[in-house]
Amino acid sequence: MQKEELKEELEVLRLQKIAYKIRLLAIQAIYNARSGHPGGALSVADMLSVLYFHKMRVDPQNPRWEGRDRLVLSKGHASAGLYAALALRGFFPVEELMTFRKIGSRLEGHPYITTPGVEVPTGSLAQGLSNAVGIAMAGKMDGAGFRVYAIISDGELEEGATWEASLFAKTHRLSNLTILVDFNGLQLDGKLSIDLAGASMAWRDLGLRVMEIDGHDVKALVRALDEAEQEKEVPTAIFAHTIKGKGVSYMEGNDFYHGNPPESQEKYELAIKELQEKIKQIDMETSRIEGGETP
Ligand SMILES: Cc1ncc(C[n+]2csc(CCOP(=O)(O)OP(=O)(O)O)c2C)c(N)n1
Ligand SMILES: [Mg+2]
Repeated sequence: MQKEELKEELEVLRLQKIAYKIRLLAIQAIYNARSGHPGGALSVADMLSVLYFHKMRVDPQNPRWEGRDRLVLSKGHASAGLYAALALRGFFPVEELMTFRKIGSRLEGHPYITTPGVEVPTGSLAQGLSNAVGIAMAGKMDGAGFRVYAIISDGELEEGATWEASLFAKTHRLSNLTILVDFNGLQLDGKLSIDLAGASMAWRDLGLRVMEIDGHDVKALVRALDEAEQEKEVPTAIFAHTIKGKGVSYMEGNDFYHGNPPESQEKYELAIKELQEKIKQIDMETSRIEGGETP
């Protein structure tokens, strides 16, 4: 492998490992609270890893730094994933995750602005995109260089507010906005009723740039986000195909785990074991590549 390729491979492994750490911490926080939403937190872990550890300019020491890129997690119920990413990035101590959903904690069930790194309170679905559009508009009016990212759920495509916000974003040529759709095909208790072709056509017709990728492929995520940043005319919407519950075998594609923690100590331990195993495999692959490089 050439030096550049090696560097890229190692970066991919680093981001994959962080995504699994996010999953691990999210499951620990949710099980400790005996409540939360594991499915949709696990499906966005790769996006969060790429955004917070590769793409976004943020300063954990100064969360309100004016020049920061902004992320709005519109699907606020995936808060455990967001908190895990923010903690790993250094916005607050990782140990604080064990206060998730406890009375008096800064880490509420749905994100609130008292948590360092959280931009917008979310949880009421389909409102986050409008907030992100407003922030992007303000950035454009100020001539500020920051980018705005909105992670929305596929369920939010069924809500009119998403389309109103999209129309506004296109009208005002908010190319500083990237929408990531966590396209996991499931909602609270069943399948999505809107199809990707329809949503994709609607966005294309509105004039947005539309992409479709594997939302667990960190390389594809990096490429898509880079491309979105190059776009100077219109907002970009990225359909990221994901699996709800990704990384824990018994949660994958199972809507029971939309809003239920592992229901027993055995199930919890199995989830942890599987996620730790993944991290071990990534470590081994990293050592293999690093070892190969050493003369
Ligand atoms: C306006 C609104 N209606 C209902 C809910 C309750 N609710 C929470 S999550 C959810 C659906 C989850 O499916 P999806 O939106 O696709 O999210 P994901 O699959 O990413 O978890 C619903 C209906 C809500 N939070 N907000
Ligand atoms: Mg969904």
